[in-house]
Amino acid sequence: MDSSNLELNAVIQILICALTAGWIIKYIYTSRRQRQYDEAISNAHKCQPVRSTLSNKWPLGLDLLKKQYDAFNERRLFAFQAQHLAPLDATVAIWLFGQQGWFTTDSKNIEYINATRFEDYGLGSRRDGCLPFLGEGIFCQDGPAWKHSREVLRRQFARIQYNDLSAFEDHVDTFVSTFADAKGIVDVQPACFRFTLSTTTALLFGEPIDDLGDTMTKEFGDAFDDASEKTALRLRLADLCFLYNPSSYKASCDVVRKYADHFISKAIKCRGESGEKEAFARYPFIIDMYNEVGDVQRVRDQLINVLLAGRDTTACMMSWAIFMLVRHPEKLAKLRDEIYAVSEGKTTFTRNHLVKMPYLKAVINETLRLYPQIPVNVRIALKTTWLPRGGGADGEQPILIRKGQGVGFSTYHMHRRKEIYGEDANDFRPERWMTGELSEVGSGFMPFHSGPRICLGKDFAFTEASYAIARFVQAYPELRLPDGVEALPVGLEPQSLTIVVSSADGCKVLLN
Ligand code: HEM
Ligand SMILES: *[C@@H]1O[C@H](CO)[C@@H](O)[C@H](O)[C@H]1NC(C)=O
Ligand SMILES: CC(=O)N[C@H]1CO[C@H](CO)[C@@H](O)[C@@H]1O
Repeated sequence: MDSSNLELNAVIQILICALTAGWIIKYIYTSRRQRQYDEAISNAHKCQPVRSTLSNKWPLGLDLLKKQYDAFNERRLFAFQAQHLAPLDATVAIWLFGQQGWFTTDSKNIEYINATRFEDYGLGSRRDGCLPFLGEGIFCQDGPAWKHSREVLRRQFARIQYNDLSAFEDHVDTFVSTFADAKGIVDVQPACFRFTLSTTTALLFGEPIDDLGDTMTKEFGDAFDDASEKTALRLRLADLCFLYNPSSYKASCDVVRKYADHFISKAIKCRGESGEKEAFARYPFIIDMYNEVGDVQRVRDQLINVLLAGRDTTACMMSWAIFMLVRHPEKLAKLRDEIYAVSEGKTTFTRNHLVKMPYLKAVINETLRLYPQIPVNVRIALKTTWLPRGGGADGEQPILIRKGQGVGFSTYHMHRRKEIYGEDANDFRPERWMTGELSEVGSGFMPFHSGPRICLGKDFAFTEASYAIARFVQAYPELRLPDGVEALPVGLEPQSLTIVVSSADGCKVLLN
């Protein structure tokens, strides 16, 4: 080695040492500052050590992961979790891979995450998990980008809020008549998914996907389901989502995008040929959003985001409602009486008809209570913060949540807590919404989430589902549970979990 090389080597080594030392000093300094900050927050809010910890037998918490994985495959993840959470406090600390995280079903704590301390939390790995499918859309955005999306989309939903029911008419007719000639046992669940695919694409694209014919509808539907399912899997992998990225995933995402682009091009072409007014009348969602963001890709990403948010959620809600009704014939009869009395034999309903059906609303609330779609959710603390309950000897004192820690929260389990809903919390009893006993429920019921990120499609979902369920119950007076289909206790029926929770065995009924 000659001398110049030797010199170079020394210089590089010194440089590396200096950089490392600088990095270590910076690390110690910031982590000390961070520790001081954490300490200050802890003191200011009188935080105490958490009372409940989910214990694990294997190092790194691998046994917990393994058991959850088994329960998931056996289609009973929530029942498994309920069993393990029952003896613990509503907020527990969890250790996984040597890192601390949290899981809560406490409405007061969830309220802090969703609203009171909203700014302290972010979506964490959700963004990376969703990005290949959802791109720059409201579901994977935080901060200013999310705020902008929210504002643009909020306007869209405000515009349609008071529309009459005619937008749903054809889709509901198709849904109900699907079963007109059905003999024997039928599964209603797939029809619910077809129905919400039509209504939601009609809302977003300006025309329902069905108008493209059966083959293309199927291609789009299959690709959409596949992309959603794989996205859900990536979300469960959290920070490790990059490990799961098969080429079939990309292919499905591309198919969905191709169709979304098709409708956007159509809308823009229409504007060029027939003018702004005509185009807006036919494609209001696309045109308005395009005027706002001025970029086809951004419009397309938002369309796919809202389709994902609105399609499966509402389909599952409808399917669970019918699933529950056939298992409670006396409640079904009560609902049928209400629908008959209000509709007076008509099959075209108005919003006014639906307003006069309080029992239907109670049935839907009760379904959303037991089967909230988006049943579990995660937020990551962007800075050290606190939750009001879970610490100290009584478990009622505030606890410290450190920067970077994840907080999982389960609306599903919260909605079944006896402290909130009483001893019969696991029973399907729509009447509880009509007696005034839940007038104080507040944040104990939040199927649509709450605070600044509350669901934008709440009214849309409620309206389309109410209309479809009412017409379905009206059309099939013999609707019932087939003999031999087991009615398991609520919560113990097989469930499949993607981003939403659906019945793993569908919704099998007899109609004649
Ligand atoms: C039963 C039906 C539905 C349920 C239970 C439901 C539930 C939810 C929940 C829990 C969130 C919050 C997610 C989070 O922040 O992590 C959400 C967000 C959202 N939902 Fe819904 N949803 C339903 C139907 C719909 C429909 C039909 C649409 C649109 C057509 C829709 C559009 C949205 C949008 C755009 C967001 C994102 C809001 C934001 O991040 O600011 N949802 N929904
Ligand atoms: C359903 O729940 C909502 C809260 O999200 C409440 O405002 C409404 O009154 C409930 N409806 C019925 C019929 O109880
Ligand atoms: C309803 C609920 O769960 N809790 C809170 C969520 O956010 C709003 C404000 O943004 C609060 O008013 C709720 O109490």
